[in-house]
Amino acid sequence: MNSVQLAESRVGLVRGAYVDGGWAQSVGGNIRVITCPADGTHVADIAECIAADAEAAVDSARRAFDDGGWPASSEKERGRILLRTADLLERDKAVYAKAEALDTGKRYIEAEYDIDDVVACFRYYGGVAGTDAGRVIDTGVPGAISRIVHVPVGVCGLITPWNYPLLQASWKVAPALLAGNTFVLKPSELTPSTSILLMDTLREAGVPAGVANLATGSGPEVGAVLSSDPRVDLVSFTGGLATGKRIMETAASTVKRVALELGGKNPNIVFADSDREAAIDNALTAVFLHSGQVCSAGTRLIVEESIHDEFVTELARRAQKIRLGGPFDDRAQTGPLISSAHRSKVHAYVQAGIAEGARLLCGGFIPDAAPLAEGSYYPPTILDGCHSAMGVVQEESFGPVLTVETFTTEQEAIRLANDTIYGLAGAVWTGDASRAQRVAQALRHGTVWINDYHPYVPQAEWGGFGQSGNGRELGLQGLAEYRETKHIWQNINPGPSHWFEPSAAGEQP
Ligand code: TXE
Repeated sequence: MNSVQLAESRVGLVRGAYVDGGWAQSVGGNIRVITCPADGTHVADIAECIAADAEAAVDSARRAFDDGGWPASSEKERGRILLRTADLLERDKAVYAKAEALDTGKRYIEAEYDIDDVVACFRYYGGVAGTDAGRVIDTGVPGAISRIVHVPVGVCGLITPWNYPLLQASWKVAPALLAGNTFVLKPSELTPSTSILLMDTLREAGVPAGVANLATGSGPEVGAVLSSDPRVDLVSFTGGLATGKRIMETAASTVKRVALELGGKNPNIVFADSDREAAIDNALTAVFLHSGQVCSAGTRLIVEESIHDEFVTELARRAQKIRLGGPFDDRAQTGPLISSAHRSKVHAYVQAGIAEGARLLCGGFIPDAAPLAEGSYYPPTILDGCHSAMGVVQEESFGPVLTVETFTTEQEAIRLANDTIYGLAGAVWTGDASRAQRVAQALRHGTVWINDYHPYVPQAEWGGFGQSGNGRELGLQGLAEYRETKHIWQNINPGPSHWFEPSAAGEQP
């Protein structure tokens, strides 16, 4: 059996939720058919779990946490399991990349890069194991030993989106496991295949039964259990702003820990003194990578007035040449949107922007000729003459849509870049190192690139200011999200405190 057949058999045959270390039949018994957004072909039949399945998964995670050995196991051992997971993912990279490419419609090579990043995430947290045992406090009290230690939070509900399905899952699963938690993963109903495969890989790597659990299905049915069930201690969510708010509200009733990554409207500031070729080339990747379905996409070009015409003309010329195509089209440079419903939303944003006065430089239409008509493609689109009051500038369309604004002073560039309810990421392009630092300091965004766009490493925290969410993923803070901090005080020479001893004056015989 080759890797493609293997992927199909492993994904296509799965029915149900992953509970107590095995696949259980879904209580509801319904099936969701997954099709490839590139051409509508059948990819897999996946169990459409219902709330009862999610509750069984929570039950399994709760028992494994309360009664199992995982939370108290050595962190070094948990780290070794993460490193083994990374090795297995690398071994099965072709299977994972194929499944990811078919679910999302993205190019196979991009799916391979994603799996490389997943491997790097598991390796990073595997390597962190055992490097931070807490700290000892100098209490100033003779005979008192005081320690700060880390303990796992408990049962974690992990809810992930469809744009980078396994990568977003790995940012949650790897630190959650390293910290000693148990979890229930709820992947997007549109792209569940690689999360399903991950359960088998974790089992093979040595994760004990009940520690890792999964329930496929819809957000309102399955995801809602993870934010409402009192047996869940933490919910970590990556997705849209409206859903994130709903999850936070629901989680409030049981005061769960909540971590949210909710996207952004990310500014890409280009000064006239920047390296022009690098700035143009990267402005394209900033926004059109994965057809704009990237939470940190540089969707707002904020370009210095003096170079606007030349810069934007060249940008549009190159954008029109970007070739669209399916996962295995060697000539394709980017793929489709996740669904035709999502494409309609993106198109509506473009039309609304034009109605508000934006000038369409390229794109802005739904392809109606074969082969693109068979998928949910949308061409790279540039809207010039935009301003902050427009919906397309302020709201996340999550498609290949670039808006262009201009500035004349550094202060104006910073003001425009920060004029958003979000604050996930942004970039500044300039040849002036002092200005680069000034602007980077002033931007209210969680990641700032100087003369670059998109790179990230698992060692560096990722997350947003404002309504881009709360908490951080990756890095040491990404691990801290999954840890409780406990203070342990020990008196090595105990004796009475005499606090309630009757005073000599008031003493009764
Ligand atoms: O996301 P949802 P959608 C943004 C992007 C996009 C918008 C909507 O702007 O256009 O979100 O996309 C689960 N309780 N991002 O509708 O609904 C759902 O099943 C618990 C940004 O696809 O946020 C899925 O697993 N869970 C983003 C996950 O939430 C619920 C990536 C994300 O779905 C739920 C994707 C509920 N009530 C979209 N309702 C990023 N930040 O990278 C849904 N879900």
